[in-house]
Amino acid sequence: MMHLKGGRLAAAAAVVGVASILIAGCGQQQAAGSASAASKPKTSTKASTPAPQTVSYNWEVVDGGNAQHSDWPFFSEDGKNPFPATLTLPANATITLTIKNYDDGGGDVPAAYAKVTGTVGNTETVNGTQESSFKASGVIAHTFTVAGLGLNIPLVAATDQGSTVVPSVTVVTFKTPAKAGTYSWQCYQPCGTGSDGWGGPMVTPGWMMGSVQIQ
Ligand SMILES: [Cu+2]
Repeated sequence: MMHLKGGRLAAAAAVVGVASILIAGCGQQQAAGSASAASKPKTSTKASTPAPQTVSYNWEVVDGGNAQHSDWPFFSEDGKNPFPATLTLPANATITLTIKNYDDGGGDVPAAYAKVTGTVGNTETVNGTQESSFKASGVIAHTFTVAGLGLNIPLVAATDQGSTVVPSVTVVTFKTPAKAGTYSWQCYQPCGTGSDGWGGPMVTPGWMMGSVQIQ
């Protein structure tokens, strides 16, 4: 198991507002003698708040085995490949995530990341039991944290039963903002390489950190 202990708090994720794009129409070439020199540029229609929706996703935390870095854990949508560097989620949505974590390496997190925050009720369900916080030491294998949304989803370590690893199953519901925007996500259990565990997947987009585009 490659989990290294360490408690360094990474810089808070930055919120990057997405600039709205104004598409101006190109002025049309006018035939000589035409009086309408001032053809109005087209203005874009401003994005309106999308209708509320309810969406579910099944994610996994895979404990190594990807060909790129066979010993790095990673978040995955398909159970095989890391997330894209920029994950997209719908705006104005109620999102239910079911996250199966196959990593049995529980480690240490700063106390703030041992709490469930930013979810409906500030709770999550782990293996069928509703939880709001955990011990900061030895229990949590990874977190899915979007600081800009106040979202922190701790993922409890899987259970190693000798020949099989029984994943922890976390179910959590949260709401995305109505406005589009881009946020950073990060795992805050130092599950990576190096003496402090903050290398490798912890600094590689799509593995244990990246962007979330709300659109
Ligand atoms: Cu991690």
